[in-house]
Amino acid sequence: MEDASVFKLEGEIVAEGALWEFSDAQKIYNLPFNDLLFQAQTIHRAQFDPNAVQLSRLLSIKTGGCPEDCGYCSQSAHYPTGLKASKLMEIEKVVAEARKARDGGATRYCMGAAWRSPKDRDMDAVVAMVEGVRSLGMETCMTLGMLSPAQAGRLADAGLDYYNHNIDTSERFYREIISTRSFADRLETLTNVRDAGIKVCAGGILGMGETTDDHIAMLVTLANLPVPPESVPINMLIPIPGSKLGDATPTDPIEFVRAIALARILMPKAHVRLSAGRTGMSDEMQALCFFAGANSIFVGDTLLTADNPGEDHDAALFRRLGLKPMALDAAE
Ligand code: SAM
Ligand code: DTB
Ligand code: SF4
Repeated sequence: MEDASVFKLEGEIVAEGALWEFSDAQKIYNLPFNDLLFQAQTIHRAQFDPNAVQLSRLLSIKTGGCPEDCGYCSQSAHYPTGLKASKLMEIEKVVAEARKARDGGATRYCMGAAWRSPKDRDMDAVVAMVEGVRSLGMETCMTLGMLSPAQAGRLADAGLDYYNHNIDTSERFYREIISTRSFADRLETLTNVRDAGIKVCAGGILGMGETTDDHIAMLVTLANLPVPPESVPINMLIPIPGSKLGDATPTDPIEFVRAIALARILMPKAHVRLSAGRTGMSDEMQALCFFAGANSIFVGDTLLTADNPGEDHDAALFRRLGLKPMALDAAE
């Protein structure tokens, strides 16, 4: 395989491990669209089978009533979104749902809880969920809010493969979206997860009223982490009525595709996930995202609380585009 860790930008060479300058990333993001997609696709092909897409499945193990005020979220107790809160699910039910997802072709199971951070009394149950899902032969992922080093250590000991913790947007724009925690808090948990030896899944949301420079700054922050994330979910805001961002102006689809391409170029080895918001995208837009380097999706009718295209639609999309699910051994 050709070495895609080197990207030529107007004669300059950025080698793997070097930190990205915002201005270089900005030049790439603003290339003519065809040039940008060609570069992204070239890098993608050098690292991955271009027609294989990794399939993840989400489950909300604890829904709603969250003390955080994330302006986009259906689960925040700060907004009248009409969502019914529920308690932590039983371990057996979680494992049974994971088995169904595996039988439907998913290789990674991601369990999410609407917590600011887990309480120590919840840790035994989430550890048992990780062990139960792993025993099905699936990759495990959890997203439970902020983690202390000790909590990250317990999850690592249980064999958790990935921890999802999004930085959501640029450092500049973060405080416009969330006031109950800071961008620095997010980075601290990412450090705790990485130090515990768990693989990192970190990305963000587009379409919250941010600028294109915020897209670029967010991706530069992720790419410049001491070790870049192994998974980078890029969500398109699903506007939730009643939340702070219920009426946000949607992102221009072309800007969304540009952000996917930049993620692929800045983080050649990562699985770039076309995450929330696919019900609001045409097949053609999703096809452009795959061409730009997205190679992972969430499958199934629901994400955590919001709708997702569902199996039949995705099977038809994969047939139209000649895509195939990525096998687990290739997904590692
Ligand atoms: N409570 C945990 C946390 O905040 O890290 C985990 C669950 S939280 C729902 C996971 C991620 O989903 C958020 O960081 C955000 O990026 C994404 N998300 C939540 N609501 C969304 C929405 N309405 N549209 C798009 N993405 C959303
Ligand atoms: C991520 O970046 N997207 C997923 C996952 N990580 C946990 C969550 C999407 C949530 C969409 C809104 C909902 O279902 O409530
Ligand atoms: Fe809570 Fe996570 Fe939703 Fe924020 S994104 S309100 S932390 S569930």
